[in-house]
Amino acid sequence: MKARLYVIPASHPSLGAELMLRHKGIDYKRTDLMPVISKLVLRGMRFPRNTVPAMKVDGRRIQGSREIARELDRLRPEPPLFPADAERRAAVEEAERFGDEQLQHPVRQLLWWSIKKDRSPLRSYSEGAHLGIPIDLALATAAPIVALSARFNEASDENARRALATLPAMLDRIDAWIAAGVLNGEQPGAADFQIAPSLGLAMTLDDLRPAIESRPAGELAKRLVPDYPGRTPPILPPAWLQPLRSATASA
Ligand SMILES: N[C@@H](CCC(=O)N[C@@H](CS)C(=O)NCC(=O)O)C(=O)O
Repeated sequence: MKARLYVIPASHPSLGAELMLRHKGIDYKRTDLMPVISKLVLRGMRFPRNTVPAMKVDGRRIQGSREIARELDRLRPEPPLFPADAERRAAVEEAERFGDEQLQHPVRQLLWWSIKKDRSPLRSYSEGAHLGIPIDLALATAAPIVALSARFNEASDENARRALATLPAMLDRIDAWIAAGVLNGEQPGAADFQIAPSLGLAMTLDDLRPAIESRPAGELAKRLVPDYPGRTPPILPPAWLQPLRSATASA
């Protein structure tokens, strides 16, 4: 089997796809793309959409973290990413969909909002990346990429503040899935590989880590993504963080 995964370094769904490949023991090569440029490259390679993760396996193109999970289970059924029991599978699929459709984007918006304010943490997110040009050059010319990424992801003040306000309820939901055994079971599955990287990325923000790390959701992230690359010092306005801090204090 010949597999190549296209990622943006430190992208959370990209890391999820990579963890699933490793979990399956599938040999793969990785191509790192710069944000924004990735859109052109993926279109040029005739992928149907312009987001990572995208994977070529034996000449076929599979795109999207959830599509990749299913393809990997088809290609190599063991260890399975989904439970065999229909009811348990439906619960895992619901958590996985939540991770993709509800959790991923606010975390992405908070990261781009922060990087737009101060680009200096960008180097830490590029750790281990092979972008085809020297990292120093990539960082020195990153301003337009950051501006466009923030724009494409609608990382406005209003949306960043809204993203923060949605986090407490989402963290409660993840903790409840963990308590119910849907997430963070003995064998990690597709929903764990979907959700843990978003939590891991959120925890690279010093503003968010204290609200996540000591709860079950944080344990899941520390177990599956203990070395998430990147670190952003405090930057979010304290007033915006209030809902998250009050929820943490009352937990
Ligand atoms: N939710 C989808 C899409 C993922 C997505 O939006 N990926 C982002 C990176 S985290 C992307 O490719 N953005 C394009 C860019 O930054 O230029 C999935 O899980 O596959």
